[in-house]
Amino acid sequence: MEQDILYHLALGSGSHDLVEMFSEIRFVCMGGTPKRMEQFANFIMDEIGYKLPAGTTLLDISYRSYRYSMYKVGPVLCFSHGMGIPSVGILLHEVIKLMYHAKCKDPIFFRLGTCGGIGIEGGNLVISESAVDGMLQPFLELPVLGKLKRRPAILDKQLANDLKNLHMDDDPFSVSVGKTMCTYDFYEGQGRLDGAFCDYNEADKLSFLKKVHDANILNMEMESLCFAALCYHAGIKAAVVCVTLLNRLHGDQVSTPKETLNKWQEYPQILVARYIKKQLGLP
Ligand code: R2B
Ligand code: URA
Repeated sequence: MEQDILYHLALGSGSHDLVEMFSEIRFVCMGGTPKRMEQFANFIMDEIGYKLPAGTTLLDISYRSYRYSMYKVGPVLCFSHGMGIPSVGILLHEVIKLMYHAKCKDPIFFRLGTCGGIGIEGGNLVISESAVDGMLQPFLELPVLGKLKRRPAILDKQLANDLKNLHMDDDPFSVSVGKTMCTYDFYEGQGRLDGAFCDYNEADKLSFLKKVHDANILNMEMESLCFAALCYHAGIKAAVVCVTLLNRLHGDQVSTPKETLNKWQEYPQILVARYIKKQLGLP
């Protein structure tokens, strides 16, 4: 192509000097909401001691897209990916191309998210060792040219363990490594009883969650399958670190006060920041 328009990022290889803008990126961090990723950008800035050029403030580089937000803090690029597989999939296509155009060398990708715990109380971390879909299948299935394309949803085991080992005794959260179920829906897709529709009862739900739990699945969320599959296909080292908002074995509604939820959402950031600092050789 003469030029590549990264439409949903409001960037392009013809309109922007992507090498100049992004070649130093070593870590790509994404999470659901623009606000959380802006907070992460500010947090990682403090953690790595990065100073913005005098007279400038942190800017959402993709604000003209009105789709995703993007913040750059030295070697760290932060994105919001929205909710669900289609949203994170579109973003990954464009971020992977961005890394290619910018000639970045082996960037590591992280998803910092929220999830429902299966047998894990709210406010704890789950690092995904791999992802499965709602049928417990370990691959992303996508119709391509009228045929189902399967891509294995494999994550980097070493990276998952390295992250787990950064847990400290006095952290207010625990860290577990296990499988993640990624669904196409928050309500019926995750066996909730509190959606607008529900054609099953509590016993059906608990029997499904028990099956999930018995398969060493520790949490449920809505992006890991695509995130793992596309990163693995691209040969990108990747990790998914999610904080549990509730234990699904005990309920469906997210009823914890907002202030507590906001605090919990910092936990994945704390762990990933430790990893980044270590990689950068910072104390
Ligand atoms: C976790 O939280 C969102 C649903 O509330 C979804 O994006 C996910 O994976
Ligand atoms: N995100 C999910 O996808 N499910 C939950 O239960 C909580 C957050």
